[in-house]
Amino acid sequence: MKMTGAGAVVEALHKEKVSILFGIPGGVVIPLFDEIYRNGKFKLVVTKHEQGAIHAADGYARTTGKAGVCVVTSGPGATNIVTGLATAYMDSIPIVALTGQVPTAMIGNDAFQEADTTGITRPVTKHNFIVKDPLELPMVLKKAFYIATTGRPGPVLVDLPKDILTAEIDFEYPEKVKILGYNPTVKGNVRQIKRVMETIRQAKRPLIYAGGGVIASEASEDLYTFVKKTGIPVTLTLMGLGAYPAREPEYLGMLGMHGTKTSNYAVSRCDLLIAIGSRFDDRITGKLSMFAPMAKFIHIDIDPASISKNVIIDVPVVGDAKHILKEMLKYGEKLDIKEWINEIEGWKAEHPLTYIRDDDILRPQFVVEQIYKVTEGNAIVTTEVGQNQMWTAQFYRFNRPRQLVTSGGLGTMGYGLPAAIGAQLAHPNATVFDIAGDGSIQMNIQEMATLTQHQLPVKIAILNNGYLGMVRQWQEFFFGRRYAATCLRRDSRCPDNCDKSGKDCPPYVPDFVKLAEAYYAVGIRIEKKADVEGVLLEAVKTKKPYLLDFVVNPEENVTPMVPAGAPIDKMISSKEDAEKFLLA
Ligand SMILES: Cc1ncc(C[n+]2csc(CCOP(=O)(O)OP(=O)(O)O)c2C)c(N)n1
Ligand SMILES: [Mg+2]
Repeated sequence: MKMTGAGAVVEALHKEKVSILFGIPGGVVIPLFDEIYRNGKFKLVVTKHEQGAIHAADGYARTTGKAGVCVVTSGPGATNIVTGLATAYMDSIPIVALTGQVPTAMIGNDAFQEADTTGITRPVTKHNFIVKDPLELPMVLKKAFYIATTGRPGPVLVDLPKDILTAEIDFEYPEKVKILGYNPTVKGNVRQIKRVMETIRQAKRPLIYAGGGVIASEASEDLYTFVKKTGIPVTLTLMGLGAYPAREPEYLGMLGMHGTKTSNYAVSRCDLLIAIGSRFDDRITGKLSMFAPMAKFIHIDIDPASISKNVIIDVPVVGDAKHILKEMLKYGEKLDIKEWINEIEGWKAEHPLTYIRDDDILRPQFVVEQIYKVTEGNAIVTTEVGQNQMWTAQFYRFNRPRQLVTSGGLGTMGYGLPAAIGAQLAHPNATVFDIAGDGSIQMNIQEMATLTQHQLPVKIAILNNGYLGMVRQWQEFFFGRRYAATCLRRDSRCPDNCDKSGKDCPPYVPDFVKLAEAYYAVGIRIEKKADVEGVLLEAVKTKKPYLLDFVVNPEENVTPMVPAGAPIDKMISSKEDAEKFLLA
């Protein structure tokens, strides 16, 4: 069929069953947006900033498992998505980003809005392409979706010069794709899997440490069956939350820097650590040389490059977690690990996650617990980055995969609101919360306009502590409580002119309630514990965007905490603990 390059892109998107596009137009991509407009079959979500578009595509991808697609212009449009690409790359999220480029004849001329997009994005994409011959378009698009969604998923960028979009081509979409040197292993080696099961049978204190890979491969049910069959306890990474239901007795909570004491003790004491779809990130391992010192390591992962990258693995299996778990199940049997389980139960009873509940102070953990209660644990929850993110991970109990949407590897402030937009569009009937910090929310606050324009009933819950709280917490613990550059209410030398309690500060900068109103959303400020539940109930039952500004205890901390570089069983909870730690 004869059509333009832009027409071919639209046809390819149909073939890939894409129905929602996120983006912002500009000079060189007008032909593509024109084609999208005339085609009329896509839901086109025009965000206010390209970073919003790519995070929204990312939120769509994380909550559906399908590739999210964003379309932006050349130059500043393309550079504005770099953070979003890096965010998706670090967390292995499938995205196809289409960027406009200046006409091929002008590339290298410092043309208006020219940027070396493939050069800039190479380190933050799984792969990228620039199309220089219109005849390559169908195959390049086919490859882009294939690479984004297979193996270890990730973002793929396709740079589209303007003359490629306007050229006329004979369109035929390839049925199959073959890429030399790219053959992700799906099925695990059977002999290795037998070795895994042999090793498991010999363990006295085995522990499963599962991550986002279990969610990416849709292996949660298989993990569930495997755990129920063998009785092996489970700890999850931030990216893995929901991969095993938090309500189940085998679950120990998150591990790592802000993990539960139970998980971190269990890792430190286990004799076999079974990593599934997790990658031994430094926020998990702490001091590497002291990580799981008594354990043998099994590592199940689709990416051969992550095997023995940070810790030396005894029994690796490369492949898709779902396939491998199904195979493991065949040889699985109930293990006799009663003593180990008793030890773990002891830690659980002794060290639950806590905060001060018996006073009138409005604390962020309480807000998160109330959100959990009011949504009956069923919401899709996105977060920003910082304390808000960690309190959400600790106090919202995730029982299913794709329920928590958070920037783990890159830790991108400003991620949560646009990601919530993508999640809500993918799940129109779900209750979607962005649990936010007062700092992070301001990094993409403009997307409130997108909420209103598309009538998306997302609930933004700001845990407003008046600080870049997570940084402030480190300053409190490790920098003599000098709050350099972290107070959001006065100026950057906060400690010199306020008493650090926040009570002398100008109350609210910005006034989030007024800001919500400017965007035609409902804005409510909540300062009392007693008001929290009522306001949440109202917000949840009203099909409108809400911005709930919870004014919480300014110097509340996320505990427990493993100081950076410490072994993970050395957890601290206060400034005093930190001082002891620094002296030791
Ligand atoms: C884009 C970006 N810039 C800077 C940081 C460093 N950083 C991590 S947490 C944080 C504070 C976040 O403040 P806020 O959103 O209010 O969350 P809180 O920790 O107070 O809950 C900062 C500045 C980051 N993660 N991302
Ligand atoms: Mg804050």
